[in-house]
Order: sequence, then structure tokens, then C-alpha cells
Amino acid sequence: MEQTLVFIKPDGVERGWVGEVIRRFENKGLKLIKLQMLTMSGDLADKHYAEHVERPFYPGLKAFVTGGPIVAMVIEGERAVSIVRKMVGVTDSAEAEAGTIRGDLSTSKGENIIHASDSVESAQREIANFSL
Ligand code: 3AN
Repeated sequence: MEQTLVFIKPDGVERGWVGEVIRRFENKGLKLIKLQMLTMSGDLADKHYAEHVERPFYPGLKAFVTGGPIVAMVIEGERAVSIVRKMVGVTDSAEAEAGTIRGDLSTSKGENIIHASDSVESAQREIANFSL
């Protein structure tokens, strides 16, 4: 069994996609084991996006992810990390395949609805950061 950290970003919450996103994971047969609505602090954003803090887009990303409530969750299942990443689609929603969450629900690269851990190791670190 794997666990992965997913959060619906402020754009997804604002646009009313919380139920739709959770429904997709539940329909797939993955299990939602933790769920919390919160607003990310600047410190949590810096920790979560540690690999991006020096990138030119980071100030905008930080303002965006801390700018409204998110819905964070832990999803569990066999090969959950790769299954969820496949369901999320690539970073740039304009390039994401139809049928993926980003491909169906967003057009943006920065405001792309959802985060999902990219490996089992990242998931463990991210779940700890969020205290989930
Ligand atoms: P993913 O969420 O697909 O794993 P990462 O980890 O490369 O993508 O990037 C983390 C987040 O940073 C993305 N979800 C997106 O919001 C933002 N981001 C990444 N690259 C860019 C970029 N070139 N311009 C604006 N925002 C970006």
C-alpha cells in the first residue's frame, strides 16, 4: 500500500471542484484516509516547495497557494502515487491530456487545480509537513 499527499489548490476550491476531484479518486477505487481544509502559511509553502524557492515563478506561486483555502488529503492504495499523478496530468494544464484533472478542469500552468506527490519519498515528507 502507498500513501500520497494531494491538495486542491485555492483555484480549485474557489471554482468548486473539491467534490469532483475527490469523486474521481473514489471512483477509481482509491481510499481517502485523511482530509483537511486549511490556508497554507508562508512557512508551509516554503517547506512544501523547497525545490522551487529559488525559481523565478516562486513568489507568484507562493502568493497563489497561500492566498485562499486549500483542501489537503492523504490518499491510499496500491501504487497510489503513480496512479494519482496519472489522473492529475502534466504541470501545464494546456498540455494535459483530456481525461486528466488538469486536462479537463484547467487551462493554466501556475493555477493548475491540484498538487500530488511525485514519489513515495516525497509523499512521506509532504504528509509530515502538513501534519496529516
Ligand atoms: P507538478 O505539480 O506537476 O508536480 P512541479 O512540482 O514542477 O509540478 O511544480 C510545482 C508547482 O509550481 C506547479 N503545480 C505549478 O503550480 C508551479 N509551476 C511549476 N512550473 C511553473 C512555471 N514554469 N510557471 C509557473 N508556475 C509553475
